[in-house]
Amino acid sequence: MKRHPRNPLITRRDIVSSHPALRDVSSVFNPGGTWFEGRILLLLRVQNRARETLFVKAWSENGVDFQVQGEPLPVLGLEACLHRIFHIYDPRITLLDGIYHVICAVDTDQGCFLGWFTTPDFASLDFRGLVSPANTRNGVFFPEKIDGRYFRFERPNTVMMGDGVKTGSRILCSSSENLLNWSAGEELFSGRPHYWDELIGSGPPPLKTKQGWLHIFHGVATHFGSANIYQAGVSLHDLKHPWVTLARGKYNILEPREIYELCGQVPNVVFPTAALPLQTDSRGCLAPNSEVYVYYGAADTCVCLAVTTVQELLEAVYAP
Ligand code: BMA
Repeated sequence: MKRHPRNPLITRRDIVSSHPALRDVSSVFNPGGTWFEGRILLLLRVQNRARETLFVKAWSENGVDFQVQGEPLPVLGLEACLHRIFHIYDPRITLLDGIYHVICAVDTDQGCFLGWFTTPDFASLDFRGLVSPANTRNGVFFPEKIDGRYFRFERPNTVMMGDGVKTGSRILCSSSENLLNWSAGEELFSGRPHYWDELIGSGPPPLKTKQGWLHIFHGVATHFGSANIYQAGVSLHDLKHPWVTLARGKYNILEPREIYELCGQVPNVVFPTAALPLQTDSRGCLAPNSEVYVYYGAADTCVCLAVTTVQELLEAVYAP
């Protein structure tokens, strides 16, 4: 993928607000993204100096110049959650059945869950429920039903790091009739010890191509002393049976190299969370030469853009 020359696209300085929780914030990263009313809309994960997490909307005609809203996005209905919530973060947005569905990681006093939210218009996010077992992150909904069922990828946090942080090395595919109750997941693939993708998790929601579902994910190399290196890679999955992996890229497609990826709140991180195609064909598949704008968090500090094409992603999946 090619970094956009204007990176980093959105930094803490772009959050200009008189709202007390948004004054002089610490960082803005890992945005959800979607096309909305002809523009690109990002849902920014903003962290303030109380280390609280808020969502702020940003939108753009060209995917590069963003206008950032001066208010946090209201999240409604959280009183229905039985656990004490600390943070809601890393949104992934999917347009499905005519409304926008957002899955986030929800840190609670009972562990981290996938939280499901909906909105018709991004005026607020409506909480619909915690929809995973405890200790699950990196959930992404598929943009359409397959054989009458909804599908998603998810990442159980079953690996305990030396510092006590829970993470994971398997991505699962589960399905549902109603988006609330989900089947036990089938494993797509797991981390590859000693290589770039030892720990893994889905990035943006999968993209439909004629050849299969393109899936951008992050991989973490943990064998470099104290550094965990977060990179991005790509895999391809069967259109009818999305848990079947047709191919998995051997090489990463983006790794921390620029100063804004190497230095920051968490160094050595590129973390893709939105992949927006510029052109689709008449059947809803991506056009083969379509550009894809991939938005990612860099060093848990700012928002960046990498540009690629469907063709390049498919080549990366099969690179020898
Ligand atoms: C992951 C998540 C992300 C974060 C990344 C790098 O486990 O917590 O939100 O961007 O680590 O710190």
